[in-house]
Amino acid sequence: MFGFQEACHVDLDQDYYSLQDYQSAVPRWCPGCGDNAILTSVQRLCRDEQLPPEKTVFVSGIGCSSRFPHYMGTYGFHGLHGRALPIAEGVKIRRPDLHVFVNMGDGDCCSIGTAHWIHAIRYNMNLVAMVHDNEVYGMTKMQASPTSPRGFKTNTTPRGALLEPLNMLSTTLGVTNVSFVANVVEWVPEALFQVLSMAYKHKGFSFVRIIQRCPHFHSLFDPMVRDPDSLVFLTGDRGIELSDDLKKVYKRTASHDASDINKARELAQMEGGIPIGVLYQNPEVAVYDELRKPVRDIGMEDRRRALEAEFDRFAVDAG
Ligand SMILES: Cc1ncc(C[n+]2csc(CCOP(=O)(O)OP(=O)(O)O)c2C)c(N)n1
Ligand code: SF4
Repeated sequence: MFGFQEACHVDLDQDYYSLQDYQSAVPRWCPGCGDNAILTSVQRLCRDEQLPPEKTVFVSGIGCSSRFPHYMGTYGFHGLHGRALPIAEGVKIRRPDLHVFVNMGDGDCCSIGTAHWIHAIRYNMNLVAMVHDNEVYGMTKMQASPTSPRGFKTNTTPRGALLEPLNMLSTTLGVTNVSFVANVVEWVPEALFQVLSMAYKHKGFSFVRIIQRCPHFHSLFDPMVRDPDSLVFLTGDRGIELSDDLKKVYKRTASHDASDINKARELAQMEGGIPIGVLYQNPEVAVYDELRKPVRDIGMEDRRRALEAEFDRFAVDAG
């Protein structure tokens, strides 16, 4: 025992951020809600990347998943339903030095927020966008979302959803300037963490769809959780590396070249399995925040003068 403390003493850098630095309020999500797993992975990512909390922002819309910024010990903006992306873009364009993350529900992104989603892909700003896809409107107590499966009974579809669900991966892969698309489930934290790390390191708009359990309202994903063969892990250059222990459980893999958009589109339509990992990545796509960079930075005095000149245009002459 003697000398033990001394032997274990680790000199941490004064500026080292621990997991606790990224934690805030105790989450109010239901027990077993997949949002808890996403939060843990994101906090770990921030710690591993040592993102300064004061230089990190989480932006959300409205929904259960959109409570995310409250639980991060960083800056945050709990916005309006469907409007997380334009808020995040506004933050990034003014403060390119910040690390900006976006958390949306499937309703948030693929229903009311669709226009913003499509244009965010095209603008390709340097953000990480996570869609917590529980295939339902959770916060408003179980209405059908665009990703609800056909036949799924909800408050708005009591006889079962009539339409096939929207495939958000195919949609994203069809938009001009798409640069990063990944798919993952929250119940395999190792894969979730790796996908989020790759998304964070990508320069451009990283779109990550995360299949997320909502045990309060349904058990749609239970068969997948119980059947490891329902997941197909993408391997290759930007593939997922499972630990030996997980390899004993998850045996289905598919070699994939993430630079091949046609193959990515095929994977997005996969039947009989869910592809896990990066479907597509193209680091060469122009990033709007860089294209928009001012050619020269003007000083505060010039800015004040320009603003005053602008206000003068609207001045009302009392005389
Ligand atoms: C403009 C506007 N329309 C509708 C609502 C009501 N509303 C709040 S959350 C929500 C849906 C939430 O579902 P989702 O985005 O999938 O997130 P989840 O709660 O499942 O995480 C709706 C319709 C709102 N707050 N604002
Ligand atoms: S209702 Fe569903 S999505 Fe919302 S907190 Fe509960 S389990 Fe999570």
